[in-house]
Amino acid sequence: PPPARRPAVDERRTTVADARDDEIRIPGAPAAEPPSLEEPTEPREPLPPKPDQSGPETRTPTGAETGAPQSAVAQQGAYLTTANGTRLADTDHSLKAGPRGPVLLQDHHLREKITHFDHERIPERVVHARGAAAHGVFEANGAAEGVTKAAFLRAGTRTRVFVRFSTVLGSRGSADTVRDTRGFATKFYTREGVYDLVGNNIPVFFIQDAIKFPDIIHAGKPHPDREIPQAQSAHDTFWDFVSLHTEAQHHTMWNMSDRGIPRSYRMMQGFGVHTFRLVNEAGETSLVKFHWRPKLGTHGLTWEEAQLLSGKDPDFHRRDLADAIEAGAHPQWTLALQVMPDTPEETFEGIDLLDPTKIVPEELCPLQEIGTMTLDANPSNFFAETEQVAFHPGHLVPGIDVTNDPLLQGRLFSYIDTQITRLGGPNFAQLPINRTHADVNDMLRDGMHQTAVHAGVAPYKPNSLDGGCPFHAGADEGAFIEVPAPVAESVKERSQPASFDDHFTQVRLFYRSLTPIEQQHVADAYAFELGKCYEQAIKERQLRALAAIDAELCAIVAGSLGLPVPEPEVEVGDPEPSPALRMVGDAWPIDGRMVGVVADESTDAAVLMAVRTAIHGAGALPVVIAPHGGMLGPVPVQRSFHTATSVELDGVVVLAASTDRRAVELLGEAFRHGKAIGVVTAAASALDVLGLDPAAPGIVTGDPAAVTAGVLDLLPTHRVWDRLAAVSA
Ligand code: HDD
Repeated sequence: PPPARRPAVDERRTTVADARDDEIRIPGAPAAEPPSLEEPTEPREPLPPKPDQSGPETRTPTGAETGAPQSAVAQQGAYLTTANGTRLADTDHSLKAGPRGPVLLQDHHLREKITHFDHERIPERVVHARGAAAHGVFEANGAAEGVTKAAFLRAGTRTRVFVRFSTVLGSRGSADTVRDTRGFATKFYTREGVYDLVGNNIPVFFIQDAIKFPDIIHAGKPHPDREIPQAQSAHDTFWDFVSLHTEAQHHTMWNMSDRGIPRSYRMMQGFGVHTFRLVNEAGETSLVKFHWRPKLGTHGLTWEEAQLLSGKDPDFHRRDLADAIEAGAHPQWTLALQVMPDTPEETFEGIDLLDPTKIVPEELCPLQEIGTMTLDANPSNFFAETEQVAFHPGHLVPGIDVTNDPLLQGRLFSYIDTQITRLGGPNFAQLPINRTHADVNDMLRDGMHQTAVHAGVAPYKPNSLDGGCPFHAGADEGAFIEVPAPVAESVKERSQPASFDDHFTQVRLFYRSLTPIEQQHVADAYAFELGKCYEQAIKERQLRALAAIDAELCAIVAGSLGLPVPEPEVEVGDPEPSPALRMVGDAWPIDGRMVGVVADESTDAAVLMAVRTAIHGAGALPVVIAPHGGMLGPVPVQRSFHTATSVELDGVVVLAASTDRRAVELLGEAFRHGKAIGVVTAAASALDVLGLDPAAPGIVTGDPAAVTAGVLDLLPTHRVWDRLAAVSA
C-alpha cells in the first residue's frame, strides 16, 4: 500500500483538522514518532504496481459510495521514468558537452520535461475562473416523484455529485472574499447520464437575453487598458453598464447586500435561476425553480472582514471548504423546488417565469424539499478535477427539461463551445471528472485528445454493417424526449415580452424585505462602489435608478457621494416584503464555527483544556491563540499572535489579558465585527485597554465555564447584530 500522507507541517493548516486531533491526544503520553522530512535514499520495496494514469476519479463507475483514492501520493512507482516509461538515471542535470560546456539538443529528457511544463496551463474560464470544488453525495427523499420522472430524484436514491463554487469576475489567482456573485455548479452522476445544475448564489441575473452576456461581462471585468481593478465591480465600466441597462439593477442590489460577500461556501444558498420544466411518468408538466438551502444558514462577512481577508488570507473560502471536509464537518444543503403550474402564459401570480431577473417570493410559492446533498471528499488533484470539470446547462436527464427563457436558451449553446477552447477540443466528456456513470454508446469520433479506441466500422445511422446498432430508445427505455411544449405562432423578430420591462419593483421588494442592519450594509456598499467611480455622470445615473427603487436609500448614497438627490422618474409598485429574503433573525447550527481561545503561559492548563472540550462538545472548533507557537504546557498552540487573525473566528474567549498590540487588535476587530466575546474576570483589563464596555451586547464576563457557554450561546445567530448595528451606526 502507498505510505500514509505526510502530515502537514505548515502552521496555517492546523485549523479544523488539527483541533480535533489535539483533543484525542492524551496529555503526558509520548507523542507519536514524527515523520522524517529527509528525502529517503532507498526506493520503496516491494515495488508498487505500474502507476495508474487513468486519472484521479475516486468513484466506481456505478457511482458506488466512495472508493479509496487511487493515489494519496504523487508518485506510486519506485523509479522515475519518462512519459513513455523508460527509467531515468538523472533528472537534475542537463546533458552537456563537459561540465562547463553547452547543453546538447539531443537531451530528450530535458526537452520532454521542459516542453511538457511549457504547456501545463490551459486558458482560465472566461468567467468563474476562480473556484473550489468538492465531491459528495445527493440523496433524494422522493418528494419530487409526483412532478418528475428523473430516476435520481426517486426516494432513497443516492447519486454521487461534484460541486464547484466560484467567483465570477476575478482571474484564477484572485482573492476569494471580493464582492461578487458566487457560482454554485453541481454535476450529478446519475445512472441516466450526467445532470448539471449550473446556478449561482443569487436567484436573478443581470440580463434577460444571452446575447447581452458579453456586454455585462466586458463591463464587469477589469478595464481593457490597464486591466484593473481585479475581481471587483467597484469601477466605472460596471456602473456605466448597469445604470444604463436597468434590468441589471435587481442582481446588482443582491451583490451590494451581504450575499455579495459570503462567510463561507458552506453558508451560501444556491439557485438554478431560470424556470425549468419538469415532466412526470404520466407526461404531466410543471414549471419549477431550484433552490439549494445550506444547513448552516446563509451568512455574510462584514465588508471590513472581507477586505482584511483579501490581504491576510486570499484563499479563505477555498481553505474553509477543504478544511471542513477534511475534518469531517461535511457541509450539507437541502435541494428544494418551487413548483408552479405549467400554464400557456408561463406566469405565476403575475410574475413572468421566463424572466430571469425576477424571483417568485417563497411566501407566494413555498419551497418543497426533495433531497439532501453532503460534500464528503476533497478533490485529490486541483487541475484534473476542479479545473477540468466542464458544466453545461444542457446536460439534462429524462424528467427535466428547459423553458424558453432567452437567457437559458443562449447558455445551452455557450457552455459546450467554451470547453472546446478551454479544454482543447471536443472530447472533454472523456476527462475523468466529466465522465458519466451511465453507459455511453455514442457515434462521436476522433478529434483532439480522443482517448477511446472505438471498434466497429459504422459510426453512422442508419447502418447495416454493425447490425443496425445502436438503436433508438423510447420513453420506456429511458430516452430523453423533449417535452412537446407548444410554440406560439408568431413572427421572427428581435424583441422581448412587455412583461420583461419592469426593472424596479422586485429590487424594491428585495431592499424593503431586509432588516435595518442589512439595509445599512447595502447603502454602504453602493456608497463605496460608486465612490470608486471617476465619472460623475455614471454616479448621477445610478442615483436616478436608486431613486426609483427607494428614496431613503438614494438619499443616503447621494449624501455619501456629495451629490444632489434626484427625483424618481418612474412609477414603481409597492410589493409586499418577503421576510424569507432576510439573512438576519434566525438561529442555525454552529457546526464547524471557529472560536479563538486567547491564552498565555499564565493560563491554567486544566482550564484551557476544559474550555476546548466545551467548544468541541458544542460542535464548534477551538483555536488556541498564544504569544508564541509550539505548546502551552500540554496544549498545542494553533495560532501565535503573529498568525492569528480575528476574521477567521466566529467568537473569542479571552483567558489571558495581553497588552500585545496584535492581541488587542484582534479583540477590537472581533468587537467591531459583532463577534461573540467572552472575557474571564481575571482578564477584564483586556477590555479596559480598548475602552470597551463589558455591558455591551454580546460580551460575556465571568468564570471560564460561564464565558465559554455564553459565547457558544451567541454563535447560532452568526453575529451579535445589536452590537454591529450600534458600532456601525
Ligand atoms: Fe454562465 C460558467 C452560472 C449565464 C456562459 N456560469 C458558469 C459557471 C457558473 C455559471 C456557476 C461556472 C461553472 C464552473 O464552475 O465550471 N451563468 C451562470 C448562471 C447564469 C449564467 C447562473 C444565468 C442564470 N453564462 C450565462 C450566460 C452565458 C454564460 C448567459 C453565455 C451566453 N458561463 C458561461 C461560459 C462559462 C460559464 C462562458 C465559463 C466557463 C464555462 O462556462 O464552463 O460558457
